[in-house]
Amino acid sequence: MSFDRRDFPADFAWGTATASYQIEGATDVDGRGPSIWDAFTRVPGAIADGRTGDLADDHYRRFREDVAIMADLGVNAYRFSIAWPRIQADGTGPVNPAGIGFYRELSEALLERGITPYATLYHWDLPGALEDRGGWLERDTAERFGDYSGLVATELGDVITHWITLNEPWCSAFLGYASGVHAPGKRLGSLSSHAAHHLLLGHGRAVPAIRAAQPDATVGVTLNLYSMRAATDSAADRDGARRIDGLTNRIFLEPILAGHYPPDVITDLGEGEWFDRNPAADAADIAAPIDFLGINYYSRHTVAAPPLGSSVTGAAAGLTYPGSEGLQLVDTGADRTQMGWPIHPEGMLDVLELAHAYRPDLPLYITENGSAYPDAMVDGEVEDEDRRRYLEQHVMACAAALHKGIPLKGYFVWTLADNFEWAWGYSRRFGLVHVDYSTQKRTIKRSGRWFAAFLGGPAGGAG
Ligand code: IFM
Repeated sequence: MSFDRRDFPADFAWGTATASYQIEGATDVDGRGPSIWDAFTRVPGAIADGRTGDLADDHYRRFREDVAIMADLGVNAYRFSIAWPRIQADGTGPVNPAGIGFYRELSEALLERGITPYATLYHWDLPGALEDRGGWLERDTAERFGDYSGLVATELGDVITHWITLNEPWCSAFLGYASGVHAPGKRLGSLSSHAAHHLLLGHGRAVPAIRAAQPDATVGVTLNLYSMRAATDSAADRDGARRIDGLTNRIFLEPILAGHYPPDVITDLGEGEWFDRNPAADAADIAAPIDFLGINYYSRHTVAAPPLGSSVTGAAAGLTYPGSEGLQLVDTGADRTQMGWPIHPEGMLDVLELAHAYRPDLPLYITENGSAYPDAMVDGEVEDEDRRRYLEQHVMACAAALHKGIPLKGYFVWTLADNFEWAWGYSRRFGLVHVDYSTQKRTIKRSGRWFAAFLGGPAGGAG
């Protein structure tokens, strides 16, 4: 089947996505303060290859080259994140002009190429000074995030109109404060729910702060949602799938879109430690009206409840957050990416329909979708057919969503160029563009040339 962007609405956003700590490097210049990832990457054993984001893709210095590559790909949108510690070194106080200046220059370079900036305000690089005061476990961090968001919108509102408050609060809360595989590396069990709540509250503070600074702003938030299936039709497996759906998807979706935590999740977890710091007054703030929801979609979870007495429980099975005890994700035999994530393009429709059901009028974006594969550079080329096929199948799922009447407004590939993949360091490559980390040379992969051909971009000529 042959299709291209002309089969989509003319104003559909086609982009690539990145995040500050994963690509920028330049972690100690122009007044940037330390972030929790600077500290975490120094913890022995925390990062698979022992490396840091100190240099990453050197994007802070090479952003003009990267914007030119985006123009070659033919994208009309770019989602990047703003590093909070560049704007406020310790997470408080006035803006650092040099930090704001970088994002201004980047945004202007994008606009000159007809590429719309979509800025994420928090993609995990919390100022270390705020973590020293308790990080997201503390309510004050939410207040600080609101202030920071308003400052950034005030400074950059003339060049950025599309804002995403948080990226994947599930990861910040549960990988950061429950399993500890992400910064700040805490293993606090059910206390991590306080981080989840304060992230939601931070979102609720940021939305009005952005609107106050920029009344015509378009504001949303990005959640990582998973397609969910029970391994069998047994009552136990179906209940397990409901539970993981609650802990992964609905625990963030419902407060934002429906104004309350999912009742079944509260029942499962009990009021106690989980919800004891959630004043009812926060609910309305967290549900501040948004203009769109961003969804990061990668995979499906197939959930089973092992028989009582089984030794395979949540943590052992890769379900590393509280409330998942006694459940496991099963291997259904689906193809997987190098991350081990089962490939289910049709699952993208599941998560779009899940969000759509809450608020049928709300515009949706796929703000991330992509795959890691062990790319090989041969004769100067990366023939990443697996990634190309993955992307094509997911773009087709976007078409199916539009066909069903879902107000999908854009699709962003994760990611523009290979970069620092958090706990995996540089051992996982997701880019449309290959990066040689010893020279910083960028090479558009076959998948990138395919995307460019689909979009009608200059780099698609040989696609
Ligand atoms: O690299 C990450 C990104 O920072 C957040 N979403 C998932 C990507 C791939 O793991």
